[in-house]
Formats: sequence, C-alpha cells, structure tokens
Amino acid sequence: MSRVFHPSPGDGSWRRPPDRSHTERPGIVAGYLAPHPPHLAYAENPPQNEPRSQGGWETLRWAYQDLQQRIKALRPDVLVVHAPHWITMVGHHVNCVPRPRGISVEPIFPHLLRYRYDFRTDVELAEAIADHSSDAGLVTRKLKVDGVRVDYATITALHLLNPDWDIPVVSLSANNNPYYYSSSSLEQMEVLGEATRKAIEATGRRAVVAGSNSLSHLHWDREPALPEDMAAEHPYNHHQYEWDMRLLELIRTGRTRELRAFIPEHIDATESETKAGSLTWMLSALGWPEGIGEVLAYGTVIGTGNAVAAWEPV
Ligand code: 2X7
Ligand code: FE2
Repeated sequence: MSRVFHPSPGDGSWRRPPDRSHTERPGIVAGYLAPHPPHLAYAENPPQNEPRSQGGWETLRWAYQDLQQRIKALRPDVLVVHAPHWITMVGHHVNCVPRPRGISVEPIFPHLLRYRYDFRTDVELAEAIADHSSDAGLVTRKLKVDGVRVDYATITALHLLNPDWDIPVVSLSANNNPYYYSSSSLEQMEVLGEATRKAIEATGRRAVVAGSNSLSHLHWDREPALPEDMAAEHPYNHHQYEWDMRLLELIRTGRTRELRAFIPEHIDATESETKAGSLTWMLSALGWPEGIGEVLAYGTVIGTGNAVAAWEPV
C-alpha cells in the first residue's frame, strides 16, 4: 500500500510513537516538511481562529496529528521554522521578539485565517542563528521590534505542528530578493541551514526544524462557495501532480542526494513553493541525510500540492 495516500494503519497504533527523548544529545532531532495553506488551520476550528469550518483536507491534517505525537515524544527544546510568507527583501531575518502576540491574517484568504497568536521565542538560539549566519557571510538581521505581525505561514505551520504552543519557537524570514532573479537563493539557504545547525549545537538545544513549503504551486483563482467542499479539490493539473510524485518518491525512498539536484528542476516544472528555500534550508540543517525520509500524506489545497514529510535521524 502506498504511504502517500495512506498515512497510517487503522488500529490507532500510530498515535503512540516510541519515546525517543532519551537521546538527550543536543542537535537536530527531526526535520519536517510542514506546509502552511491557511485552509488546514481553518479546517481544524481552533479557538484562536475566528472563521468556522466544516472540516476538509483530512489526510493532511491527520498527518499533522501524527507529527504532533512524534514531537511530544521527542520533547524538543525548540521548534525552528522557515516559512515563505515573512518576506524580507534585504537579507535573512530572525525573529528575536521574546513573546510575539497579535492577530495573523491571510491576505488572500482572510475569510479563512484570522488567528490570535501568543507564543515564546527562544531568543538565545534566535540570536545565535543570526550570528552564525552573519559569520557565514549572509546578510542577516535580528528582528527586535515588538508588535510586528507574524505571517500566516509561520503561524499555520506552528499551529499544526504544536497546537498547544508549549514549545519555544525560532522563526526565520524568507529573503525573497534572490528569489525574484534566479534559484541562487537555494545556495544561500544551504548556508543558512548549516548556520542554523551550528547555532543549535553551540547553544546545546534539541531542536525540531520545520521547512514550511507547499510543492506544486499553481492554484485556482476561484474557490467554491464552501471553501472546504472536497468535491472541488484536486490537483491543478496532472503535470503538477506527476512532478510532485517524482519528488515524493525521492523522499520516501531516502534518495536525498538525488532530491537535492531535483528540487530546482521541480521548481522550474511546477512553480514549486520550495523556491522560497524552506525545504532546502531544512535538509541542509540536517546535513542532507541519505537513506531516511517518510511521506506521511499528500493532498491538494485549492489545487496546490502539499506533503507532510519527516526526516528523523536515529
Ligand atoms: O500559502 C499558501 C500556499 N502555500 C498554498 C495554497 C493556498 C494558500 O496559501
Ligand atoms: Fe504559501
């Protein structure tokens, strides 16, 4: 049975992942591909979000429930997330505000996401990531202005990974200046990933790193009257779907070296949101581990391809 569409056996045993927190070694304990369409948070009906839904996009949300259990078992000190919609035109910014609070609104889908957030930043690690990145030659800034609104992608991914919000966070921006000109941003994301790993090790943290990208990224310009009408949900076209499957096949068979070379091809073929670099950053932080990689679910959201995937070094 393909793991792509059948994320878990039906006996509920996936809810009880082994307790792996005994590995108290500092470092990165897991890397996750954690897509952020606002629809997924909307469909969960959390009290923090104003709009109400009837559900939808279940296979992706069930995979996130699996990740929530895994994260609880790992007991990390911090969740480090890179997401494409905190766009910074000059350099890579790190949120160093100790307690971000506010309302995050999805600008294209404000009827789906108006989410009241309140979380803690691991400021020491945030500053260490900025410093290591700067030392590695990247233009880097520490965001210290209280009250700056946190983007919806960061909030959606963090909510879906840890709806209890009881683990401190470090949030990184997407430097979309190189994004507009070429795929050279991916080279910078490799450097940012290595700097992130060094900062995690230097501060003695046990960290989960989450790259928050969709895959194929063409989407409808109309939505159904009921946004969660799953009869209307399907891939934008078969070409997009096929290229997503090629990428997922590399992930689920652990062919990470091939994946690294394939990501730019996939971007060219599908306008993939991986162009913002979150997936590359996350895998670079993990050191591009060969032989591991799981696809927990794939599903489309308003036509875009989205996968929840995991890399858990033993
Ligand atoms: O940010 C997104 C996305 N990546 C995919 C689909 C729809 C909305 O928002
Ligand atoms: Fe997005």
